Amino acid sequence: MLNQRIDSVKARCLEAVSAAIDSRQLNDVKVRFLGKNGEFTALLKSLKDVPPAEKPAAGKLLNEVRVMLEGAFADAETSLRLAEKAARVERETLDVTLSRYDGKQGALHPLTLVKNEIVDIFLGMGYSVVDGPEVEYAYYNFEALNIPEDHPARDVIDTFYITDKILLRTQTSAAQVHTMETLKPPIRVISPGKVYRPDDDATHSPMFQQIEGLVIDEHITLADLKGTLDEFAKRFFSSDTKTRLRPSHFPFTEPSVEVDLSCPMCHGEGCRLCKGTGWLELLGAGIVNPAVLEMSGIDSKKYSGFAFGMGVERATMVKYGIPDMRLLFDNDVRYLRQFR
Ligand code: 2U9
Repeated sequence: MLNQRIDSVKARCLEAVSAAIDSRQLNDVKVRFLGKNGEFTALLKSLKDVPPAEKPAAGKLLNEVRVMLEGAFADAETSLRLAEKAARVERETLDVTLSRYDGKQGALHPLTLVKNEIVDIFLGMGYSVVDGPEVEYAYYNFEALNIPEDHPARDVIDTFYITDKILLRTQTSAAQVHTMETLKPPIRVISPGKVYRPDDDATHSPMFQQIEGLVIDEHITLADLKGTLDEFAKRFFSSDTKTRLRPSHFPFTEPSVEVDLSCPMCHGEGCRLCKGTGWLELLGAGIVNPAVLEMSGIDSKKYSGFAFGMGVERATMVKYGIPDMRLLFDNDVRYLRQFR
């Protein structure tokens, strides 16, 4: 009686295995016969009701059939999987004659390219990058940089105020004040970032990017500043670029200088870009005012420092001879594409 049921289940199972046309159907068949509630599993369970004398023979038969069915499933699985793979390879064949990608690929904005290039030059000189908030306390933007309450830079026409104590930073040196408060000398940092001033014309934008540098150690002099910026100018423009310092004034540096470079277009001969002078103004810099060091808790008798600042837009315009800053903000891809 059990033998007949075993034969019947085995025959139907083998028939269903060979009728399965894909792995999913085959799996359904497997569940139907060998699953927890499957037909063959039910036969295995019924073994417990077989009289003890017939049990060994019935058990042996059931086991042989189980091994045989499992083998049939394994064989069918292998051949169906191979067939499916062959069909997929056929279906997914690459058409190598398709024309290549049409080149509408994104690229970094020239301002980002120039900023990265400047940052890389200073990283190569051992500087670290520091970041700070764009919405800043007036203390970090002004007081800590020795810019007193009555200084014209603090006027509402030169600064975007949020409250009388909070503003959009006008210079990234604010970030470096945070650095001076938290790190001990030697300090060698640059702070690239956005700054905000209410100006808007061909050479000014209400938002622009600055990179400022700060070095504080024992025995730092103007010669270190000159050497550093000369090396920077040679790497950023070309190895024959010359620099010259002119006296200037900033509240946070003393003495202060403006740094000119020999015109990258005419190499000092005099042209339209340098207005016939052979020189272009690129940077402001100087020896950090001892009062600035002291305010952030640095002993100005032991340490001295130099600092410099430049506008990324200005550096980009000088490097590529761009006459109007707005060309960098209009984001007309026909213009930007040439910098790729
Ligand atoms: C600290 C102390 C001093 C950074 C400096 C300049 C001179 C400068 C301008 C160039 C063009 C800003 O983008 S711009 O308008 N910057 O002339 N910046 S010295 O001096 C510092 C920095 C940090 C603690």
